[in-house]
Amino acid sequence: MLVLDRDNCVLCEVYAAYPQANGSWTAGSSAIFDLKSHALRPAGWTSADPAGLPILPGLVRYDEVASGEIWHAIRFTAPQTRRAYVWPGRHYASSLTGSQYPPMGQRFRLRAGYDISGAPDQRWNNDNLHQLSSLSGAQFEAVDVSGLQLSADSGQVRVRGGAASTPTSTRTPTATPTRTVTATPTRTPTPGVAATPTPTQAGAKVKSFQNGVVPSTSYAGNIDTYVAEATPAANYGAAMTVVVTGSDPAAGKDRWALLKWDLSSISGWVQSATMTLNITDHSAGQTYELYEALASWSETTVTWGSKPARGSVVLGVAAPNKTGTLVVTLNAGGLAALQRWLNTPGKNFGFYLVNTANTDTLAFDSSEVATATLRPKLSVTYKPPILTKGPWIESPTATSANALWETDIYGKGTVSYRVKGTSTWSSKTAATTLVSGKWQAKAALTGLAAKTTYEYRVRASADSAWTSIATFATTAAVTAVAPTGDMATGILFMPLLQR
Ligand SMILES: [Ca+2]
Ligand SMILES: [Ca+2]
Ligand SMILES: [Ca+2]
Repeated sequence: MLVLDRDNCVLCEVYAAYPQANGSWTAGSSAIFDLKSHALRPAGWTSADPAGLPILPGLVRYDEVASGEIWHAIRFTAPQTRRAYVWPGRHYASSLTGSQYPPMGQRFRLRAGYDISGAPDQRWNNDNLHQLSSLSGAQFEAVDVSGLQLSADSGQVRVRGGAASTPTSTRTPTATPTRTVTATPTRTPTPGVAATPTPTQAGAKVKSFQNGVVPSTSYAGNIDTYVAEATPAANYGAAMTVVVTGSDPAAGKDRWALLKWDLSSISGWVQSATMTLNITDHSAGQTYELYEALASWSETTVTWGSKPARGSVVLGVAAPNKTGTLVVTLNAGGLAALQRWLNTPGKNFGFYLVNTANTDTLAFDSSEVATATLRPKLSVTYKPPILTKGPWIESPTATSANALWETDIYGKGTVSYRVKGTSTWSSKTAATTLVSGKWQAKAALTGLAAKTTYEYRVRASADSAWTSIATFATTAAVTAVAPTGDMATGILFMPLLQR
């Protein structure tokens, strides 16, 4: 009896299970497999499969056949086996030692000369299934897979290029996907085919943000204001001039500037950044410092009394010793703040410009001034994200599929896709999150046509290169197949093959 806990990715396989009158079960043995792990059973331990391997991953499922391809090893049993096991097998169940008997865990593939022509049927067809019983051991050849082993106690395999496989990936299979014995404990495989990553690192990009000017004349992502200690309930968001001081108008009374730019259109590694202000009232000999605003604020409502908390790290120093253009270079702390904002756009609350002790007032043109090129401007130099893994396809159904990939830094990525043979791409923006310490992008493709081959490509950000085009296939439109139907059919398949 095979029990799959899909929510927790745990597989429990029980041997010789019999229901009892009181509703409980008795069993000869049970084995639990964590499908998020590559770990094998302890050496010498059996399972419901006497090779000590899980049964479920090696079963042929209806949806796989309907999709036209099976991308995993297929399990079968043999009438006589050897008193030995080979990786990833963990247990033997025989006293025979002759080399004509296969050891447990041995992989086989159909010999190249065997005619496997013929299209898969829409539904399981017992007449066709019975053709499989004409196969004999002589039509298979053993495959030495020891070169795929990364660790004797792990089912994880080496993939092309030397990297380790991961349980969530459906990357290019390393072994010829023909009929083989046993299965490694991967998650339920899907017929996705990975594209070759094209990690062409684009050079650093520079993008500036200034209302009404750049990146385009429609940009309006900069907000600014100041808050005044002397008038703690007043809002100055609409003022043409932003005023900053440590002692004005009354002795000791502060005015703090707040500035924020929407940077959500870019992602990548921050290299350098500058803030440009048009100074209308300078402060010779006195500097003002940039800090991070630590909470959300509204340009039209924020006041001294409601202002957000201020960070303690200086992000850059403004030395406005004359009127006109002032360029403030962000220091390492400023670049670190920008990097956090690019990685988590929801945490970008902008800057404070403050000095609580200064007596010489500073003022600069706000984002409301008529001459757009005099408005505050932020320029960022950054390297766009690149793909580090994928893309690959998970969970294809008749109408949907998930496209996934990983990047070296947070990216605002996109997948585009189309029916193979057509010319117009559709696009989906991916959601990027940290998964086990890696930036993973995921986009759900919906409204797809059943049993159709699609082309797709992805890019890690609007500034990044597209990957080469790969394909995936949707499954047939299955109406009503009980989940246990697949499993029962798979078990039926094995005795036909070898018993
Ligand atoms: Ca303003
Ligand atoms: Ca003060
Ligand atoms: Ca002044």
